[in-house]
Amino acid sequence: MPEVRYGDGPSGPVLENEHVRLTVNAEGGTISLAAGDVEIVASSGVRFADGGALSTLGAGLEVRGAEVVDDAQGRGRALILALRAAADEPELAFTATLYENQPFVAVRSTLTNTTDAPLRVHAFDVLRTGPLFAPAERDGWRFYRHGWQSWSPTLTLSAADRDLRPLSPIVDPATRPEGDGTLVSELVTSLAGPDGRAITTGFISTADQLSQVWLDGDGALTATSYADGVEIAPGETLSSERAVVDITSDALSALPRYGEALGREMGAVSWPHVPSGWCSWYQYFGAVTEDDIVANLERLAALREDLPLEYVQVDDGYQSGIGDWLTVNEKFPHGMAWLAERIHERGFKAGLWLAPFLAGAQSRLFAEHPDWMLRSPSGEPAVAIQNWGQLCYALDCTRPEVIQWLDEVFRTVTEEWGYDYVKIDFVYAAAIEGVRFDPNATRAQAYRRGLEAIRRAVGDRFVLGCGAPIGPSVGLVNGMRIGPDVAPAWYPDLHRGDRQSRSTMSFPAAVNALRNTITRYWTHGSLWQNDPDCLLLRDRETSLTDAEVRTLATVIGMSGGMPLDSDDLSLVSPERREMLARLLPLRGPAAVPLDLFERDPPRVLWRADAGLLAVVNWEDMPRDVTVEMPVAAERLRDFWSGEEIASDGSTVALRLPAHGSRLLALARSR
Ligand code: 9PG
Repeated sequence: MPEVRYGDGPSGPVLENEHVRLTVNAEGGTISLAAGDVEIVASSGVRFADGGALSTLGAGLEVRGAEVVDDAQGRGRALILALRAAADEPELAFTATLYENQPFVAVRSTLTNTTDAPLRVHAFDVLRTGPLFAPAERDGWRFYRHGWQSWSPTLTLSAADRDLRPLSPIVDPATRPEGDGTLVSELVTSLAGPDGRAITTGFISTADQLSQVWLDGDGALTATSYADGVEIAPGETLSSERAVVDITSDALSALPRYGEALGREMGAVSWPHVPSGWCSWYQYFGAVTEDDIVANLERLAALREDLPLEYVQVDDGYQSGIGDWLTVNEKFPHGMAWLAERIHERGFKAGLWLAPFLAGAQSRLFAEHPDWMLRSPSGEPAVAIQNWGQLCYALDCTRPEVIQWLDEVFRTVTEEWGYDYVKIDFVYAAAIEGVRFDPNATRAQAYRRGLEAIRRAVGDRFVLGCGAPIGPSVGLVNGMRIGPDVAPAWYPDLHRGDRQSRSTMSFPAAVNALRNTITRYWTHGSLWQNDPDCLLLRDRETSLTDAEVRTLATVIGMSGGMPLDSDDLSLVSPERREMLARLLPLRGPAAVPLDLFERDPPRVLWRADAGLLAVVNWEDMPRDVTVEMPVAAERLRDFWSGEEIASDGSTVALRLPAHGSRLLALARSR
């Protein structure tokens, strides 16, 4: 067993394993983490709701002890430090843990209210580093900007770039720096340097506080856990979430390692296989009828031999109102139990969409229970989104009546109606800022109370999160949409002149869905099954070209995630249908985007398990590319056409159409 050693250094205690050395500078109030030729110096602090703050920097650290731990991350040793406080100050403690078999350091802050008045904590700056690079080196580094919820853009930016503009409260929470110069990533970031060094910092516990990692203008990283102003009574204690820092020379493996650690800490819920299916949304949208579902169901049943899909999922469009999930509209005359029965009769499992934390201004739910809504500071119901021609308010999941109502809705849908799978959409609504019935619940806690109620009601059926905050969903959903909506068009419909604009990266568009499908590779399997959003195969009622459809299929297949089709199947040719059939065996591990830290979106995807290499041309014109192969291969075959491709064994030169791609099967000779 590689042990964790504990000893004394010149400026304070030292914890060390074979990967990393943690040194305490007791006088300076900092710790240093050294791995390879990287050394990071960091302090820790807390910010109060009244504007006050405490920081260990300069104040000094006391050593409270070291203990042996054995937890979700394995066996290790924890060092407990505390800020040297003045007599009238609360106590800020800081725990740093090294594990025998992990290269990362885990850190957590804990505040004890040793004063005689209540305290409100805004946020823990669990770790605040010194500058990680000189200003002149800044544009040699890339910053992995991870989005807040399913639809939030996730990509690498140059560290010298400006951040994306937030679209709160939908795709970003409201916690943002003022002005430019800071890059903000939700939950986790990886900062990759020119020489292959990478520093990955992220939170591995996510049930109680939302978290961010900021890269400031001076090159310093801050990992922040938001306590949202909850009150700590005298004598009480409040902890931050737990963050890890992983210094490595291989950024591409650090993100999956982080995902595994988060999944272990939070008890990610597994599912024995990756589901497949058909979904109504991207063909019929809100106009879907019972007849549309039945017609496609009949086709799916007839095609089953060649196309063995598992679920038929009814999306938005059956309900009588946003919030009124238990009453249908006139397009579904036989009701939803009848439809689930038809789906089962044909040998499929049945899925249903709901947006359980929303109440439309025109809904009966809102008319009957206006008091169930989250409030804005002025007392108005808090708006989560404007959609379906109305304002939609967020339900306050800290209200017992709301929890009871969620229980009733989801028991009806599953136990009475018979649905086997629920797609819970727009669920970020429960986690937006607002005034809650329970003033001591954080945004993350309120959200999880809602999600836990759904989980209790549906038992072990499949829950697909959508529009869902990534961190606090871990452990409660089986599948997760990890990108913006796909669309039967490559670019977003709006902002024609500005199609590739950073401000439309969360809008429905094939290119936007594909970006996140690639960049969120590390969440697949470790946190849940990734849903890359639907494949659109029809060749009418779409503006996707042949090359674009092929790229969509290629990236979805390479994602290893859930293959779901969303077409009127009478519009899909047998050739296109076969593409879907060929994706089914590709369910498995996610492809690694080999150039994630070089460009956005990444162009080269690699699945070592299947020997598959995909190359994508994101440009609007044909392009010649030469790609280095990740392993020596003597024979290359085009996955889709079977055609042999020439190669010198180490590189391959390809001509790709606009938005086109090549999927190559690599083989060593016998
Ligand atoms: C149903 C759809 C589909 C889709 C979901 C979600 O910001 N917006 O206005 C916005 C509207 C719809 C949307 C995402 C964002 O799509 O992702 O698969 O279920 O709802 O309404």
